[in-house]
Amino acid sequence: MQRPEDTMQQTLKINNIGCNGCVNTIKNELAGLTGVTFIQGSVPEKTITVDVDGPATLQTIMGKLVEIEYPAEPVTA
Ligand SMILES: [Cu+2]
Repeated sequence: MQRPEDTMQQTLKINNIGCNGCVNTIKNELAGLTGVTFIQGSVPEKTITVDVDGPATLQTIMGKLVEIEYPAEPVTA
């Protein structure tokens, strides 16, 4: 599938990630959001990487993560 021009990839540091269960919880929650097309998590690095269709979607993701008690900080590449 072709990625739209304005899709961006963002890595988020989430200190509350402790195991694969955490990553799966986050994946399940974010997969339900419109504009999120790719989600990958790393337990050892405590990060989630997402493809989002724009800054507004990123804000939505950050809000959702606070809601489910996995507050995130964007990691600059
Ligand atoms: Cu966990």
